Amino acid sequence: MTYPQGIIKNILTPQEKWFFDHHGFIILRKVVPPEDIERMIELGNQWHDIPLDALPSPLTSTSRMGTHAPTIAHWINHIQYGDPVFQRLVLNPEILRVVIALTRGAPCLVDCALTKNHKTSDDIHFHAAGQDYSVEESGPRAGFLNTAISLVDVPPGTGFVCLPGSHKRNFEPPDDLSIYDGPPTVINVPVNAGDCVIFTEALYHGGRRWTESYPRFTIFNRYIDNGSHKNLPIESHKHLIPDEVYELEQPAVQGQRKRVVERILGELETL
Ligand SMILES: O=C(O)CCC(=O)C(=O)O
Repeated sequence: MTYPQGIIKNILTPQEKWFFDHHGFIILRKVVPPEDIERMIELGNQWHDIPLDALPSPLTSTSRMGTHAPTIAHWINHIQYGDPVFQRLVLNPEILRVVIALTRGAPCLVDCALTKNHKTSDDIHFHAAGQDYSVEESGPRAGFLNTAISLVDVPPGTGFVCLPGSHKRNFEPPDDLSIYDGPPTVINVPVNAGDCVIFTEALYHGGRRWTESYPRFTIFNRYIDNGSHKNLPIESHKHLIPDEVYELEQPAVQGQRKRVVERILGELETL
């Protein structure tokens, strides 16, 4: 079924559209219930402490494969197949609302990963994936979108940093910029447990060294607004995820609405 463009156009407030277009990210505060955060941390500790081949199938960790340094902040992939709490997070209405708007009504979920940072984990230097950002009739759109949900409080000075506005990339930034530089060029985004930073992967971003006595846990759920990812859905384990999560993993086709998108749009209309 196709829906008029107008519905998508009205999902974000004018302030949200301005903020995302201007900065390349938006922050949603307190969107995850504390009991879900607690369960996700419990599973995160379990899964990060066991060897790769002991992870429940089909969970894996691409950071433990290939050429990654052992000191990288490791992540576990396919967590949405591992427990309903991660499926609830994928279907979180406040996060999905923004994802739907920024993907022009056609999101495809391409990755769900749970990262754990220690004080000994490496810095993550500035990087960006592509330049697929534009402003359409529906508002700002991101061809590759990341929703970063923090499970812990991240105080100022550590965690996510970015070059605000760099998603527009009319000029390449200088290569001597450091993730430890300050404003106005580099900004650090402190968050609390349950907050979500949604950013276009076209934005130059990185991660500063973790400083706290507890580990940092972040979930990165990524979306594209056209096509699909070769690794998802995992058909052999389809029975482990709800239909709506399976549907979100189906290819994104502009102009076609997934049923889960229709449901969220319908719920927004009744607010
Ligand atoms: O640690 C962070 O918040 C940044 C993570 C990051 O750069 C990435 O996931 O690409």
